[in-house]
Formats: sequence, structure tokens, C-alpha cells
Amino acid sequence: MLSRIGLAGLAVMGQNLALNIAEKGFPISVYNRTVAKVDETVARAASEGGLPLFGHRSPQDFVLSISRPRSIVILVKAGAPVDQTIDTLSRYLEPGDAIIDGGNEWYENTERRIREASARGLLYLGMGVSGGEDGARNGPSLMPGGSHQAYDNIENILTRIAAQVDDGPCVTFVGEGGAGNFVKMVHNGIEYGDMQLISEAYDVLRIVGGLSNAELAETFAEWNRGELESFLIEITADIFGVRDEHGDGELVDKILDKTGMKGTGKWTVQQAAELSIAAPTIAASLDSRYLSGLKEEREAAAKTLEQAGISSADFATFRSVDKKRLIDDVRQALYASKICSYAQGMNLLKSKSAEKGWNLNLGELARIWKGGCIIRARFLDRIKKAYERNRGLANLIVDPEFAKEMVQRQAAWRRVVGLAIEAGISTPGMCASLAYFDTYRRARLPANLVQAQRDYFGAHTYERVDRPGSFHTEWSKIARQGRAGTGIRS
Ligand code: 2AM
Repeated sequence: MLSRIGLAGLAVMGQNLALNIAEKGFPISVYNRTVAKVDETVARAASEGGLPLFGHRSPQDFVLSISRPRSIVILVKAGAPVDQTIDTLSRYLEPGDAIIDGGNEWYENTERRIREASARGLLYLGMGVSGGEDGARNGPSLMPGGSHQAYDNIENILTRIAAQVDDGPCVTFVGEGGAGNFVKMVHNGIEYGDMQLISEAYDVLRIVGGLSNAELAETFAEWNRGELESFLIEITADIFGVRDEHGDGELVDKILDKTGMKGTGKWTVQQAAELSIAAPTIAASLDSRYLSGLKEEREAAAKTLEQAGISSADFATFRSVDKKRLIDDVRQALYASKICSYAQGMNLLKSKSAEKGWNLNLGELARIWKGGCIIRARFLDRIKKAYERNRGLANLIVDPEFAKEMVQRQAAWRRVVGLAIEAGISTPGMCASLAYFDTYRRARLPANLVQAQRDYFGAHTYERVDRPGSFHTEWSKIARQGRAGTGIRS
């Protein structure tokens, strides 16, 4: 009997996704370059109740064990390993067969592979998969893009293995070309923003509010019962409760404050710059990761600046703040900051969609992020509805419902950021979000002065608010004349 689908690349994500597919009743063939992982996966399938999963040690046997038209998911490291795996497998593939890359791939690599596959009569999908190990096994959020035919061939599998939420499975055909990978990339950028904002909330509560880990656990658990309900808030509450098995106190305090990263956040910020889309909250999260990496420099700087007179440790004076009110303010600041961050991510998607002709449906993307993925959250349903109300929404902030919420929360938001600034606690994500909000909502910005400067030194011209056309002024000549008149020397 032939398998319905194949999966190559049996590291953590691959193994779990394969078991998920098998568990849903689709016979699956699996393959890995190193055969030990094939045996391991087969053993897991057997121990989980004899799932219909069949291991293969040769790429040829693997490919030939799948029914045509074949669909093969590959989950290997992004970049060259994907090309090598495609090379290995495509020797045995036939026209009409499809390759589905489930890795965090750069979208342009997917677009190149789509062209190469198409030259051989093969179909290709670049599919974002989010949810980590647990998501892959029990229901991820899936973001497939590329060949619609390839999607149709496995739609019944994808809708079964994806996370299920009240309005359907967390999967949709995202768009053509590298759209699926691009959307996954922006998802990860938004994830960077969420994590940064949560860490800032933690920092303010801990340093300014003096909350203990137990109080933090309680606070986050409480938040998870309200508008902030989300996977990241939930796991954060859990984290504060985990004790250190090697010593006193909680593990969180023993973890080195250096954040790792794999590149999707950087790509998001690079793309934002390429597309002239402001994404300051996401950029601030990336910068914070870079600065976190400079542990030794930061320790040295703390010492130098302390010697120079700054006090970086004693915030006791701020401990007089009303804890209960601070907690409530931080909750609101976090929520408002998050909306701005999502607004940036969504606008990045909208801009790329226009450039590439992907016709991305932002409401539908918010929907498939409601379950399975790392940024899953209750408020994504509200984002979905905002885009359903107005598909061409310029910015989430100006959706009537979100606008109201931002206004309701802005006083608390300003208090938190103000307090943090006063205490010397950096909150780059919250500050970036607030500045984004305050910039976007202002009908008039000081950009007139920048235009005047540009015209002054570079004759770049400017427009006027009161008449059409572009203008240039001989600024220095006039200024000199003016000075001559008042006796000021240049
Ligand atoms: P391996 O077990 O043989 O190393 C994550 O590293 C996954 O990507 C693993 O399944 C790994 O296979 C696979 N992988 C990495 N580089 C590869 C390559 N060049 N060809 C095939 N698989 C590769």
C-alpha cells in the first residue's frame, strides 16, 4: 500500500509533524539523511499506538512509497540543506508531484525553487509552520504559499493537522510565490515584539514595583484571564513559578540575560526598511537582542557609569508606587504597545502584498494565528474583525474599536513609560510603540523643518501647505541679508 504523503527531515519539528499527520489517519512515509532518526520516528509511531508511519532508509524507496501525485514535506535547515534535499528527492519525482518546504526559509529562496521546480514539472509550496514542538505534534498554525494546485492536493491533510479554533482550522492558502514564508517571517517579527514588550512589563513590575516572582506569576496568570490572554502571557506566568533545581529561588533569576536569535526578526526589520514601512517596535526588539548580547560591555558600562555617579541599582525611592495601580497600568501599557506592534507587522504585509501582487487577506492571516502558533492570542480575533470591517484599513490604530481602546489606555501607558524613564529602566518597545502612536495620530509633524533644512543645504525643494507645486528658496542668501539688516554676523 502506498502512503498518502511523505516527510523528509526528522529533527524535532519533522518528527512531530509526521506523527501528527499519521495520527490524523493519513499514512505517511518518512525519510532522514541520517537513518538513526528514521528508526527513532518509527519507534515513536509504534509506541504511540501503532500510527501509520513508514520509515525509509533510501531516498528512492521513500519517494516510490508515496502515491501519485506525490506530496513531500521537507523540514530541514533553511538554505543549502533544502536545495540538497530537493536535489536528492527530485531524481525520483515525476511531473505533477509537489515539494512542500516547511522551514523558516527566506521567501526569495522559495521563489527561486518554485521556478526550478516548475522547469521540471514539479509543484512547490513554501509553508510557514509555527507552534514549536508541541504545535507541530498537536496542531500548528500553517502558512502555505506558492502553487495553489500543490495546496489543493493536501488541503484535507493540512486542515486536519492544523490547530482548530472556533472559526476553523489555522491554515489558509496564503498567496503565490514566497507569500507563505514571508507571512511566517513577519509572524516571527511580531513574536519578537511581543516577547520584548512582555520582558519590559516584567522589568518595570520587578524593579519599579518591587514584585516578587510569586507576585509576577500571579499577575501574569491574572492577565491571561483578560484581554491579554495569549500563549506568551500564559507561559510567562508558568516561568515565574519554576524553582531552580540547582539552588535557591526561581530559575528565571539564574538565566543569563543574553537573547539568542535565528534571523527572521532581522529579516523583518530589513524588509520594513526596504518597503519604507515604519516598524519601530519590532526594530526595538531586535536592537534589544543585540544589546543583550553585549553582556560584558554592559557590565563594564554599569561600573563606569556608577563610578561617574549614576545609580543603577537603587530604585527604592520608586517602591513607594501603588503596586496595584502600577500592575493595572502596565497591563494597559502592554496591550496598547502590542496593538502598535501588530499594526506595524500588518502594514508590512500589506505593503509587500501590493508590491508582489499576493493579494494577502490580513483578516484571514489574523485568523490562522489565533491558534497553534507562538503569537496566538485572544485579541487576534479582534484584529481579524477589524480587517473584515474594512479590508483596506490604513492602520489598526484607526479601526474605530482599536482607536477607542488606545485612547482609553493612553494615560496608563504614558504613566508607565514616564515612570520607567524616570527610574532609568529602558522600555524601548513600549517607547517605540508610544512614539509610533503619537507620530501617526498627529496631523502636523515637525517634518516641515526637515524639509526646510533639506532645501537649504541640498536644494531638494519643498511643497507648501497652502498652494500646489514644488518650491525652492535661497535660504542662506535671505538669511545673510536678514542678518546684515539686524547686524548679526554669519
Ligand atoms: P540529519 O539528521 O541527517 O543531520 C535539522 O538539522 C534537520 O535537517 C535534520 O533532519 C538534518 O538531517 C537535516 N539536514 C541538515 N542538513 C542537511 C542536508 N544537507 N541534507 C539533508 N538533510 C539535512
